[in-house]
Amino acid sequence: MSETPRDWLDLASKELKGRPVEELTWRTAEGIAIKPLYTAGDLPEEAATALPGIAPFTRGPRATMYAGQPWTIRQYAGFSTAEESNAFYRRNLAAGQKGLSVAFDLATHRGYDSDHPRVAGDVGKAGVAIDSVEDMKILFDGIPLDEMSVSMTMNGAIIPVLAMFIVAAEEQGVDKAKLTGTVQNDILKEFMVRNTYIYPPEPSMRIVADIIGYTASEMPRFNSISISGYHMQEAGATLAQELAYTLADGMEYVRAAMARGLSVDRFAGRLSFFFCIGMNFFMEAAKLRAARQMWAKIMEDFGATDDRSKMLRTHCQTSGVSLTEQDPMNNIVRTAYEAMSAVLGGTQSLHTNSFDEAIALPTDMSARIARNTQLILSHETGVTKVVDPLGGSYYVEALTKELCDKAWELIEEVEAAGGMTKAVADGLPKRRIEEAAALRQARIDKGEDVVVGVNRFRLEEEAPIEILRIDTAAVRKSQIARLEEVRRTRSREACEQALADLRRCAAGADGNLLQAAVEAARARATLGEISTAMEEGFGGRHEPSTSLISGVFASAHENDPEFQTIRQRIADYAKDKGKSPAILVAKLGQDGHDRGSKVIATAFSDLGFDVHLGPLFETPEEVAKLAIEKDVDLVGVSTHTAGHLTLVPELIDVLRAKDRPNIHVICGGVIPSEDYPALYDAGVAEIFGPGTNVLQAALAVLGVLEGRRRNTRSGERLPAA
Ligand code: MLC
Ligand code: 5AD
Repeated sequence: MSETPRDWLDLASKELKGRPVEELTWRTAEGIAIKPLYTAGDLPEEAATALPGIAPFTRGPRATMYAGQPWTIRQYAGFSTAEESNAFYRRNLAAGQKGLSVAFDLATHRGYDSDHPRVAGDVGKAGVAIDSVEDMKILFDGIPLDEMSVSMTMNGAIIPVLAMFIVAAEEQGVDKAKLTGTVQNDILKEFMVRNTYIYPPEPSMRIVADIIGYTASEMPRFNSISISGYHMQEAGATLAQELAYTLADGMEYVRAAMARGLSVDRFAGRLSFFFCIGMNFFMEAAKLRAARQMWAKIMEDFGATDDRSKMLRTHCQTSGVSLTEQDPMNNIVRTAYEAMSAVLGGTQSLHTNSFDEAIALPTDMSARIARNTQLILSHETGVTKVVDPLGGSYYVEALTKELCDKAWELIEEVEAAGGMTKAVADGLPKRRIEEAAALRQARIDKGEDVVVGVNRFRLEEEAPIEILRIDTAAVRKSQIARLEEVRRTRSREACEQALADLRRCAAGADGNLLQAAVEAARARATLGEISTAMEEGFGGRHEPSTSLISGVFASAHENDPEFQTIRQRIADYAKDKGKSPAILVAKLGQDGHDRGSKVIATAFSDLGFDVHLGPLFETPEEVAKLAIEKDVDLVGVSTHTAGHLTLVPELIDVLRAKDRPNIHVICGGVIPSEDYPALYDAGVAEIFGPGTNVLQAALAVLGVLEGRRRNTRSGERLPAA
C-alpha cells in the first residue's frame, strides 16, 4: 500500500490516451484552478483540528448544528395587499414553514405611499404594499409576534417600516424587547447592486448605525442587519467577489456603529448575514465555511472578545439568476441542489426559490414545491444527522482556503481604497461586478457555460404554465382607501408634531431616528410622510449616476466569427445611414434590477450601437423626453417587476403624442409570454425574455431598424425587406 499521487497521474494519463492531465483543470470565474483530484496533501493545516461551535466556526456556528436544531425554513414572500399576504403566510406556516420573511413592494422600498403618482405601476407588484401601521397590523394579524421570528427585507425605507413593525407589535400586546427577527438594513449593497436606496450615502449610513444602536439597547433578541451578498451574485458577481464585498460591507457597519459610541461586543452578536447559493455546488458550501472563518478573524481585529460577536450566522437563498424561463420545471431540480449546498455549508435559515421565478411571483403551487424541497431535505435525506459532513473533504477544505485567499485580496483592495463607503462611491466594486456579469453572459452565449434548456438541450416547444397575476389597480384602490381613512381619523396635530421632531432629528446629528419614527408611526404618520420628513431633514434624495463599462464583451468575443459578422453588419448600417444606430436602454418605475440593462448596454455598445443608458426610476414621460433629446432610433425597456403592462404602453402613447412614433420600443426581461400579445398590440416591436442570446438580440434589433419588424397587430413578422 504505497501508491502515491504520482501513480495516480500515470494511470490518469493512460486513461486520457495522451491528452495532458492538466486539460482536466477547470478555471472558475473566480480565477481558481480546480484540479480533477484532491488528496491529503491539499488539506490546509487548520482543517485537522477545527470544531463546530468553536471560533473561527469554519465547521458551523453551533456545536450541534442541525443535529440539535434544524435550520429555519424561511420563505421570502409578499404580494398585493396586507390581507392577501397575511393569508398566504398563515397557509405556509400551517404547512411547515418555520419563520416569516416579508417582501415589500417597490413603492414601499422607495419610501412612497401607494397614492404617489410615481408608483402607479408598482403598487403591490413585487411585494406587499405597506403605507401605515394599520397595514402592518393586518399583515401580522393572528401571528403572535413574541413567538414568530420575522425577517423584513427593507433597506431604503427601513426607518418607517421598522417603526411600524414595533408599533404594530405593541398594539398586539407584545413589547419590543420580546421581538425576534431580522431587518436587512444593508444600504451599501443597495448603492452597489440592488438599488432601493432613498437618501445619499452619508445619512444612509447614519440610519444603519441608529438602528444598530436602538436594537442593541431596546430589542436584544432582534438582528439589526442582514449583511447581504445575495444581490451581488444575482447582479453577476463571482463567489469570491460576493464573499469579499459582503464582509467588507460588514466591516464598514462595525466601524459606523463604533463611531456612534457603541462598544463592539454590545452589538456584534446581532449582526447577521445573507448569501446567495448558486449552482457551483461545492464552491458554494465552501464559501459559507470561508465566510465564517474570515469573519471571526475580522471581528477579533476589531477587538471583539465575546464569541457571539465573532460568530457569523447567515440566511441563504437559492439563486434567482440560475433559474430559467425555458423548461421551467428544471428549476425545481436546480433549487434542490442549491438548497443541499446551502445546508452542507451550514446555513441558519433558508429560502428556496419557486420554479416560476423567471416568469412571475410564486403561485400557491410553486411555493408549495419550493417549501417541500426543504422539508424533504430536512426530514428524508439524513443530512441533518451529522454536523458539517463535508469537514475534512480534501477538496472542500482546500476550496475553503482558496476562497479565503481570493476574497482577502479583494478586501485588501477595498481597504486600500479607503473602505467600502468610499469604494462604493467611487464605483470600484460595482464595476468589477458588472465586468463579471458581462463575462458570464459571453460564456453562456458562446456555450462555454452550459445552461440546460437554454443554450443546450433546448425544447422545441414550451408548455405554458399557470402564473400569479396581480391586479395593481385594485390593490392601489384599496390602499388609497385605507390611507384616506388613516389620514381622516388621526390627530393631525400629534402627527405633525411627531413629523417635525423627526425632521429635526434628521437635520441634526443627535437623537435616534428610529426612536423619533416610532412616535410618528404611533401618531399614524404614513410611510411616505415619514420618508419625506427625513428627506427634508437630510436635504434631499440620492441622485444616482449611471455609467457604462466598455470593451469587456468585445474582448470575450475576440475570436468569435459570429460577433465579428454582426459588428460588421452594424458598421455597414452606420455607413449607409451616416450614423450608428442609437438606442436608449431604459428602466421604468421603481424597478431597480439593472443587471440585464447593463449587460445589454455594454454588449450593444461593443457591437457598435450608440448606446445611452438611462437613469433608474423614470416615468414614461421622462423616458420619452430623453429618447427624443438623444435622438435615438430605439428605446429598449428592461423590466423585471411586472410594471410593463402599465408603463410600456404609456411610453408608446407619449412618444406618439410627441410626434415620434418612429422611435421603436422593444422590451426585455421578466415578461410572461401571455403578456406578449398585449405589448405587441400596444406597438412594441420586439420582446426578449430571460436567456436571450445577446448576439441574436442584436440581430433582431437590426431587423427592426431595417423595417423587418413584427406586424404590431398580430405579432407576426413581416416578410424580410
Ligand atoms: C439554533 N439555535 C440553537 C441551535 N441552532 N440552539 C441550540 N442548539 C442549536 N443547534 C438557537 C439560536 O441561537 C437562536 O436563538 C434560535 O435558535 C434561532 O436560530 P437561528 O440560527 O438564529 O435562526 P433564525 O432565527 O432563523 O435566524 C437566522 C439569522 C437571521 C440569524 C440568519 O438573521 C435571519 O433569519 N435572517 C433571515 C433574513 C432573510 O430572510 N432575508 C430575506 C432576504 S430576501 P438566539 O436566542 O441565539 O437568537 C431578499 C430578496 C430581495 O433580499 O432582494 O428582495
Ligand atoms: N415573493 C417571493 N419571492 C420573491 N422574490 C422576490 N420577490 C419575491 C416575492 N414577493 C425572490 C425571487 C428573487 C429573489 C430576490 O427573491 O427569487 O430572485
